Amino acid sequence: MQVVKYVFQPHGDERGQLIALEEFKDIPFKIKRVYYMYDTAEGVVRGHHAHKKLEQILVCIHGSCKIRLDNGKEKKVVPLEKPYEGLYVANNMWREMFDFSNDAVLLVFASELYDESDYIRNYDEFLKFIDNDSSAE
Ligand code: T46
Repeated sequence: MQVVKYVFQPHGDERGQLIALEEFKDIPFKIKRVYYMYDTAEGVVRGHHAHKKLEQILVCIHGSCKIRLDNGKEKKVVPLEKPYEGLYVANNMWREMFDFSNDAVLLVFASELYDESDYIRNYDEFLKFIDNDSSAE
């Protein structure tokens, strides 16, 4: 499994750092939605689902967390601990977010509006879905 991490360009000067992200330039899709999570309780694991269509870029803009990616064949854990790093999470990818520091803010750029019907929340259904999807190619 190839992990795609973007390193964004900070515009730093003596005042500090600033990162600007534009769709189709820094973010590889049209940004339809932005959301973020914070105040995550200790030991919490979020996610436990995949998306049929949604693509996202995850940026831990403060603190740190870890993302487990699982394409049904391989699993990888990616630490996010720099505000200038973005992790691309494709559709058809099971994801879990865990090991949040108590100051973690995880910002997400999403290619689609919120749509519960795009979620696959059962792991066996996910395996069936990706199996059917690849046999349709
Ligand atoms: C994902 C990972 C990385 C909304 O009303 N609108 C939204 O845009 C989102 C994302 C969530 N919600 C509601 C739905 C639930 O009642 O917020 C609540 C928490 O959402 P959820 O349990 O889906 O959160 P996570 O952290 O498990 O997953 C989220 C995203 O939903 C998901 O797309 O890839 O972050």
